[in-house]
Amino acid sequence: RKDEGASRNGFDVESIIWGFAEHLRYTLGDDRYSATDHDRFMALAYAIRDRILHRWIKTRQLHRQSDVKRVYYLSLEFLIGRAMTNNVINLGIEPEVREAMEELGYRYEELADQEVDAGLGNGGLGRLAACFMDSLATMKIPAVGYGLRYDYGIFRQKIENGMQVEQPDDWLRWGNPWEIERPDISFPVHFGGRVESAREKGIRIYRWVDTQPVVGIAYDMPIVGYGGDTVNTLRLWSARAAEEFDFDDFNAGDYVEAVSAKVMAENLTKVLYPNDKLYLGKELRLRQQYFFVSSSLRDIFRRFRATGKSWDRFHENAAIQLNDTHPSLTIPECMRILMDEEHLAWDEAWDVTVRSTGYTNHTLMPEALEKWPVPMLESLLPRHLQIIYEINHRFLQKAITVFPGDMAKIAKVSLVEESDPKQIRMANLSIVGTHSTNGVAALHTELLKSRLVPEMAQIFPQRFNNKTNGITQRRWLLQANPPLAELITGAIGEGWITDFSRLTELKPFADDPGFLDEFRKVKKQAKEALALQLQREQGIRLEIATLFDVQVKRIHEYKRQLLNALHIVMLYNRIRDGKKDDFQPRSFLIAGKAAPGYAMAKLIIKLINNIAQVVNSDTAMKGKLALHFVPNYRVSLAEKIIPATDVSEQISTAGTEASGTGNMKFMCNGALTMGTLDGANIEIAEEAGAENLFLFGLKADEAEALIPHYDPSPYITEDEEIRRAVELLFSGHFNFAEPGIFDPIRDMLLGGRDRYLHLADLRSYADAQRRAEQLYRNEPEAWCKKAVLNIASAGKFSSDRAIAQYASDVWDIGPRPVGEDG
Ligand code: DL6
Repeated sequence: RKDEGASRNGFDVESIIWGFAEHLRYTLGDDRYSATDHDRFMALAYAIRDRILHRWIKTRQLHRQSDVKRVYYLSLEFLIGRAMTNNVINLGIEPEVREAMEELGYRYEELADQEVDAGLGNGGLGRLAACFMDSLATMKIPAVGYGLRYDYGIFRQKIENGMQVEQPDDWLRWGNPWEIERPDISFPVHFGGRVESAREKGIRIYRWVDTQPVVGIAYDMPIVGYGGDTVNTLRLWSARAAEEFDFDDFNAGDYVEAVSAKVMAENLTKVLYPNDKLYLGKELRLRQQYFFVSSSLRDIFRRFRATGKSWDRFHENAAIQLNDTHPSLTIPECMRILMDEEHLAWDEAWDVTVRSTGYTNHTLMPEALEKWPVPMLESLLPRHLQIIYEINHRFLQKAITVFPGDMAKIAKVSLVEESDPKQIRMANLSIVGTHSTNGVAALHTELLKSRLVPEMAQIFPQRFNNKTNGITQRRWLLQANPPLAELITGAIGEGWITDFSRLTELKPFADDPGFLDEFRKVKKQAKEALALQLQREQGIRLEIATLFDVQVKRIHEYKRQLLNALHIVMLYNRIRDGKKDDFQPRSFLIAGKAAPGYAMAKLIIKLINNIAQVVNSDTAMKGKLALHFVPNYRVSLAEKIIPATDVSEQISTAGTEASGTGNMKFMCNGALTMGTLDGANIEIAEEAGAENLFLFGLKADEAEALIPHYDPSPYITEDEEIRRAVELLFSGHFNFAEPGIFDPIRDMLLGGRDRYLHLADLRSYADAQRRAEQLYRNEPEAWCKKAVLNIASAGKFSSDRAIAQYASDVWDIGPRPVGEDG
């Protein structure tokens, strides 16, 4: 029964109980007998959403009334994970929610555990977008994230006979309690057709006609800032057929043909492309990108038109950030609308476009760079292709003044690659069509300027800037690791939750034996929690007393899971040889998804599982060495694994990992980094002191110099331990029932085709591992001290810092508090 004073917005225990009961009955139609745990999760989620809505609406109203400037973060990926615990923490109602559920006889954690991850991304790029949304809302910066509402997110990974099997991620099957469908916010998006041009009153007019429209419908998710005042919006587009039926076909009696057009249209947002750093050139992907860009821009322009301002003031209201080149059609689409519909002249439209957009580059990998074939653009987006050609024409005139007569350089910067067929280079388009191009860590930005697009950097020196990535401490420390969060707050207060730089105040505690002892207990607690979960869900048995050595990330050759595997085989040999002195027992955890079409990455998963099988079933290894491949790595699993980790593996070949963000999550949870001087590892070492990491391997310039004449053989023949490990790995010892299956890995590693120089770094890696092992075993106090110093040095790696830098250097935007009285 409703208690006196309980309300739909109330944050008190009684109101929450009442809201929960109401939703269970009136939204879900359940009673206490029929309700499942999932129903209870849904009822609680709806009750929490009610408490968000008031603030959400208020934020929107304030933003509209005071004509604010907004950040529009355009990303084809948002890897959100679960929302309930995050929303509850950011609203500041965790104790009340917990108590409310307890009163009803339920455990809050168990209900929260029912939530399916929103896996609308592949990895770092998508998770960065999610962290940025949290920081923007917490920092009270008006922002809308735009993305796609894929019916199927990143596939679920099963392991069968050691091999990855992909299963569809039907994440919306039971409904998404956080989203609100907005059928009123919908726009037609056009494809195909042709361009007509005519002269009218002395001006050339272009009309894009005979197109096939698809409709974009908005679904909104609230992004609650910490403290709960600002609630921004994540707006995801879903595709609908423009008309239910093609009436011509329908009347002609071809019912199936009529329905299939509808199915085709709605296929657009069916599935997230699961490739990480691999451009495939699929037409459906191009359709997704344009559908996304067009719907978002329509929405942005609609909002701007309501201000009544002229277009030359657009940049005062909007800062559009392109998350990689995936949304780079924004540039020609913006030009098209401004010229063909708003009738601006080219120069005016160009000024509006460039001033209001920025571009973030996330990789130097050549195979990831998007280049759309001209014929595909011509048939799908003919008007955009014309505009791109015109942009290129004007740009090349400028380029010629910088590189007079140097046709090789002109050809390199051209937006058009003169291949067969010709292709449009989307990175070049993004640099030319925006006022800011940034890399995501200091080294990455330098390499972007010196290796990837040096001529562009010469033409537009002021446009290039660095914005080192960050992660939100609210999710990755406060929510994922409550015992450590409490320990930190107990020592330095809770200021770090919204000002991560305050962590430096922890430094003195690195010399406080009592604090170090508490840290050790907290780490043990996290290890126990992980062990319990992995035992329950995967049947994996973890020995708490061992060192937890973890590599979790997408499976990719450049990330070098194979280097990890080679080292594990070296340890295996040491134990088999009876070299037990000073041996630190270890549990290796590896997890991550391979792109479904990436055969080598899938074979690496198989190899790891086969090694695990042999190692874990060898009695001589018991209590000393264990290896587990944990299936279906995802955000909610990361939240469990990272707090429990002792050693964080960040071992990419120097110059290949743009930044990495996992490295930052581990650091602030008190793991020590085993890492190369790559991406943000370099800045982590600068902040924490190189002596507090285990650094190894070639530097970026050394690796680059070695690649052209890399020969793996001397590293094998001249190092007995490496030779034996390599021999054993490819002897059939780990695949006696599957002869030859790992030959492609052997051929890659030993045949001189290894772009990632595994064997060149293996000795240095094994030595760094040895140093780590000895410290952990012989000087546990010194280990903990380093861990605490790492935490104390993690302040820079907050996404709040990254967002503050974007806000001041790229977006020219500030906070707009939504207080109780507006
Ligand atoms: O910037 C976020 C994240 C970086 O931390 C990783 O180092 C980088 O590999 C990743 N890049 C991509 C690029 N994908 N595409 N295309 O995911 O971005």
